Amino acid sequence: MQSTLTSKQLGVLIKNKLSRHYGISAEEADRKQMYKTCARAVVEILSDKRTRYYQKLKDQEKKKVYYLCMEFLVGRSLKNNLYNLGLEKEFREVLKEWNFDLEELYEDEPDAGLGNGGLGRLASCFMDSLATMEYPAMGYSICYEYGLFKQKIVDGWQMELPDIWLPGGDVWLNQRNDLAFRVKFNGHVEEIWTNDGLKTNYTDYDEVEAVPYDMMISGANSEGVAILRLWRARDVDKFDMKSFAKGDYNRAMNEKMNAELICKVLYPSDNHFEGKTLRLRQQYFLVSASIQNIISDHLQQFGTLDNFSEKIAIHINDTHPALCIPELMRILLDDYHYSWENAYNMVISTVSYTNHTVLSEALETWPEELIKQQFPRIYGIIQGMNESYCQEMWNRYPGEWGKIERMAIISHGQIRMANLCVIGSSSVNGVSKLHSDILKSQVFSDFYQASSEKFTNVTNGFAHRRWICQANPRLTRLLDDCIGEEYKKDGRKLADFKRYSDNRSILRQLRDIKLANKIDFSNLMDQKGVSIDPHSIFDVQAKRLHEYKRQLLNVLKIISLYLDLKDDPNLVMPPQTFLFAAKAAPGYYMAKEVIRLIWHLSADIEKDPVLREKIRVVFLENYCVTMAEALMPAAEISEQISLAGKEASGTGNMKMMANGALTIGTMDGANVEIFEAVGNENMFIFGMSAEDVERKWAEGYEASSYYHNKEKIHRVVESLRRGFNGESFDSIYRYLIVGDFGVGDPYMCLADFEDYLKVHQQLLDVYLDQHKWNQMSLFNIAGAERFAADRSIMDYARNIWNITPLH
Ligand code: GPU
Repeated sequence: MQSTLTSKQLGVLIKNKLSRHYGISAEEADRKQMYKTCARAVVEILSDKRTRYYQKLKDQEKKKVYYLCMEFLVGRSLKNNLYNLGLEKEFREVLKEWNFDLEELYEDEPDAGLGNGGLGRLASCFMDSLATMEYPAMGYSICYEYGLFKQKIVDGWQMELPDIWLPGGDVWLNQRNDLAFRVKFNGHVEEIWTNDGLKTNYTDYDEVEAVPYDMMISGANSEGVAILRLWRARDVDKFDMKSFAKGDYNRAMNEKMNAELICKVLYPSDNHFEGKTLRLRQQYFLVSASIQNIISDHLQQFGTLDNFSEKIAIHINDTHPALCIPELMRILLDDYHYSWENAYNMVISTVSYTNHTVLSEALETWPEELIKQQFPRIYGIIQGMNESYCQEMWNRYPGEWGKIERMAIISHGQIRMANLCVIGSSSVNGVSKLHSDILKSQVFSDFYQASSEKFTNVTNGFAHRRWICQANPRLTRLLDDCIGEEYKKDGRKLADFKRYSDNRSILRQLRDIKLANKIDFSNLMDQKGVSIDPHSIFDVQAKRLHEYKRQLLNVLKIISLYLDLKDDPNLVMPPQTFLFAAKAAPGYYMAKEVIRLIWHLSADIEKDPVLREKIRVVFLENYCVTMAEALMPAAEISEQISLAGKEASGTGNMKMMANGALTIGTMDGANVEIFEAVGNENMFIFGMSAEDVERKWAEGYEASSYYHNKEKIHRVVESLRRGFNGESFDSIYRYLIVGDFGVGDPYMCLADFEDYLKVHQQLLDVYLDQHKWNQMSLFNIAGAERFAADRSIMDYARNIWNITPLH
């Protein structure tokens, strides 16, 4: 349960650590030393807790889930762990004696940004739930030396700087040399006949050592601790002495650098397939080390693999760890001599797969030749799986060549990872109802017809303790007073807050809380030289920059307001601040152009003293988990305006609603379920549905006809050519109207534009009625009840992994 350490014991623990690591007393320590020391103290507390917890799990021989993901967007750990351990008060007291402020120490921790966006943050939220609910679980990923790049905007243009997080972040990592495994790449495979039948012989391979670095995550008010195991690559042959002796220092170092290159840096593309060899090697490195670790743990406990799939569930988060399917096959076949059929059945019943996108540019397909060259044995296994599956389908659907071709793993020299995942696992889920339906009816429709029992939905969730209790203490106090504290362990209890929807005093308090959070956020930004008026409406779009997320549509709306005000400076309008926070993938030209547009539009408005009283645009540099924790509680309007059918779920939408923001959005992803939760009266829905979008494409979408026939659209698009702040945005004009290959406006901003403007205006009208707005805000907080990650994890545990908690 909660840690029972007293302040006094804690004081001793900290003093000992200061003396051991730095040879100093508490009075001599500076802030950085004190932050690291507190982190080390927490790690020690967590280690003890983990030892007790894992022993109990082992004694009960419980089934365990292993969660494989190329990304975990962890953010900071000190605050989260102290909160979950129930030790914030004790730490604060001890530190105060030595004149340290705990809140200040929090600021010294760098974000662990080992992920790009929603996918990685979801994985981290899930770790928190798994620990809190005491499910036997472990996460696996890569210990990137550089996380997601730091963003700097220079004259509107995004620049990327390396994210050096390990000095400062490393205190959370526990290196486990005792648990290192070797991962093999390249080389040759021959098949040879022996007395025991056909054997494979793998030679001339390169080897890299995978060393685990464990990060522990405490459950909240529970006995649970989750381990996130991050693999680092290390050269096997410590040093090429021969080359060194000959004076060839470069060559001597080369091997080592090659090995360590594997975990150097996180690939910064989100929802986009890159196709780089190094990325493929990263994926196999993660998968091979993890599977070897899982197998060796299992053997240690049970002495046999025969009960493997009874005791183990392996979950792959999107297709990035898909190679775990053939890797597990390989080990069962080559090292433990299971028959093909037995191995195949074991793998399928162990593995489950979540799909996170329907965007075709994100679907991974690797060239056959590359896989063959990098992992020849894995290639052979994939071929075998492909042949046996196609054979099965030929028997089932004789003559349906087209269908079988679509379902094949290998086609036209490419290996389709999504097909590999569907074929190699027992469960396939999407991340919102709408998304899961699209998977069944479109992306995987052939597979759905063949094996409908595999398909299911688990709607995403967010760690509500982090995103409400820790990020928004004011709201938390109000909730505690109104509905008690049970909601902290049972998110569904947030629904009780509805009872207060007619309570004027509570509604006023909600408004005061929002204002106070906005002031906090403005002050924070002030320190960075960004001035924001906390009395204006905070209209927030914070997420990766992507065409399908349509930041551009938001900008077009703002330009429309801008032009209205230029025409009539006396126009009555409540002051609004449009906050954008977004990183663009470094090579994503159009995304960077949109950032440039936001930046210059902002600069343009700042120059006009009349305009900027009413609308301001702020681009928040370097969006990351820590910034989100300050921004979500301050948001009043949550922009969730993706083209319907494209956003698998979204999770920022849930975090903002839970903090009392009202959503303006399309019927996409989890917005649909937010709509179900709060009703039309408490949300601002606009634009085409996913079906409308399909229909419109089928009819033939002509962006230029909107441009020529709709006056407001024409006016806004023309202004792009004239430009802002002296910069023209002809590139964006061309993107919308002319397009590459003749398809202008591929995400249909112009088709949804007028409805968006109209609904935004309605929203402003409601805003003026404060009572009503606060009431809507309350219904959103209460309605977030179903989006706790704890609920998602329970869905996975019961319906997919078939695991039960310790208690
Ligand atoms: N998502 Br695929 C990412 O953040 N990165 C990716 O590479 C892929 C998906 C997101 C989806 O875009 C978002 O809709 C979803 O909420 C999130 O994964 C978690 O499921």
